[in-house]
Amino acid sequence: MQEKNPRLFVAFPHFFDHEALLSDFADLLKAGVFTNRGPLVERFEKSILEFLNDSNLNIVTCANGTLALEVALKAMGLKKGKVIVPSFTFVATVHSILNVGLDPVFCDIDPETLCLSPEAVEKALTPDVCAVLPVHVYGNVCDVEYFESLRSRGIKILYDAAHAFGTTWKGKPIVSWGDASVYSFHATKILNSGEGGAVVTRDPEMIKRIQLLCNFGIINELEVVEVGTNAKLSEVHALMGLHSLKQIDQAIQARAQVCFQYLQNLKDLPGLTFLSAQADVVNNFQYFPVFLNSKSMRDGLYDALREDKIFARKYFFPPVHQFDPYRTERFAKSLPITEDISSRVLCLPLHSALDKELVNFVSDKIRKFLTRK
Ligand code: T4K
Repeated sequence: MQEKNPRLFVAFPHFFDHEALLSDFADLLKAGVFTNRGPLVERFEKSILEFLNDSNLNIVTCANGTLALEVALKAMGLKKGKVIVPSFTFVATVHSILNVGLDPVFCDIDPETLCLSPEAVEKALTPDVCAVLPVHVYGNVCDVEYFESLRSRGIKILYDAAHAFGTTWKGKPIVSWGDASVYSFHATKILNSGEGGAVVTRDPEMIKRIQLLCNFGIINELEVVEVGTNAKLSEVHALMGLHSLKQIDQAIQARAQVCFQYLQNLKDLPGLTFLSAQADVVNNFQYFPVFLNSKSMRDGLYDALREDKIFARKYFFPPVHQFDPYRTERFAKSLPITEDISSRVLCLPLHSALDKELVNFVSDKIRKFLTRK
């Protein structure tokens, strides 16, 4: 058994050039501007928009993806009503709805994309549904055409694109659709600022309102016009984000190679399946989920890998509706596909510091587990 190796964690915040980051950090210390929309935040926002390359888009960075979801919901002017959301997601997606005083309604997912199922959403639509919050899980693309059609029926669409930085659909960044989308730049994400997030939207007025909400609603020393919060990204985080963005193509390519190698190594194994590629989508390779035949096989593999200090993760198990705050009559819902997928999924280590040798090491352990007598 080997020592604990951070490179065998499900995620690892890898910077290719430490020297350049440290040198810029020294400059930041000298300048002494650490927060409150400093020059690095503005540069980071501008650089993200350049990367996205869609002139219709506007952006505001936030302290993290969770606060970004909350300020986006507020800025949409949603004061009361139901918001349809998947349970197959990270708890933050659903918490954000409750935190702004709205009412989450769980809907099941599509078994192919693992994103909200249009059929399930259609059945859940009632006059008090004011918004839908679909999640581009693992960087997979939701049924954007269906959700666009809901916007023409007066329903707001906020995408949780925490997993989807770099994903495109029909040649455009996935955040080009909906009323707004939210990214996470958490340490585990492809674009990584340590902590961080952003709201992206075509609506420049929404961006102005979010900037206010992120800074307590302050206009100037004498005027506060909204009950805002503190959701500002700091200069230190923006600096890390800028360096992460500089290497984004290299990072996505390295991840693509890891995924390709996993597939080559594992594709013939009995009892293991993978997600299929989606039409018109360029994937960002944020996660590499594999699916076992049963919960006991998934849990057995998870435990076996841990014995070898390989820290795969059961994203997302349990699904959100099975966590304590949601196990009540109010949120009760039958979600058979969510529960099935959640009980069989395992996300393998995937990041740009994972070399061929480590991918083979993980693959060999999986093979050994699945072919044991
Ligand atoms: N929506 C969705 C769909 C999301 O997935 C998330 C976050 C959000 C919204 C909210 O965005 P943020 O507010 O977080 O910006 C992790 C992350 O904390 C969380 O950001 C992420 N999703 C979620 C899927 O995963 P945990 O509890 O699994 O994190 P943790 O600390 O166990 O880290 C996972 C692995 O990553 C560890 O094994 C080690 C490695 N790691 C982690 C950290 C924090 C590092 O190598 N370095 C690090 O600094 O939630």
